[in-house]
Amino acid sequence: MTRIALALAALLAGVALVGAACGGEDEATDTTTETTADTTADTTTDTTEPIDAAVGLKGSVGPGFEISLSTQDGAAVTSLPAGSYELEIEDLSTAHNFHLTGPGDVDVMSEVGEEGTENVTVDLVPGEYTFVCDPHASTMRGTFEVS
Ligand SMILES: [Cu+2]
Repeated sequence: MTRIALALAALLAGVALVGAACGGEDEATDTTTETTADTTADTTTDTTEPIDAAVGLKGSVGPGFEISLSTQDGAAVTSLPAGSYELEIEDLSTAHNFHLTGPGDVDVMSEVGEEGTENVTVDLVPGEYTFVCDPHASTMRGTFEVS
């Protein structure tokens, strides 16, 4: 009994030493990850779908002679359902401004000579709205329809 026990102890000690010597380099490094996730999820965006009023808007101007109005998802705005919208005005140039006007006494703008981002709430009612850069209103402009 004692002989077997000692032999067993020696064997276990040996295994322990070998294990320690290997210092974790022998860790199971099989990190073959199952990439079965379907990356071809159907994210076809239908741009003709009405934009939800809960989606924020982003008016951007500059740094070049660019002005745009998009949803926060990045889709260009051409028409919107009437409603209250959070509008983020991103003015990236001191040479330009973003100025939105239209029905319902909507008249919001950033300042020429300043840069920065500001958030305003606009209540859009049916009609045509126009956004321009005031110093370059003939070329830097866009319109969209609210219905
Ligand atoms: Cu301008």
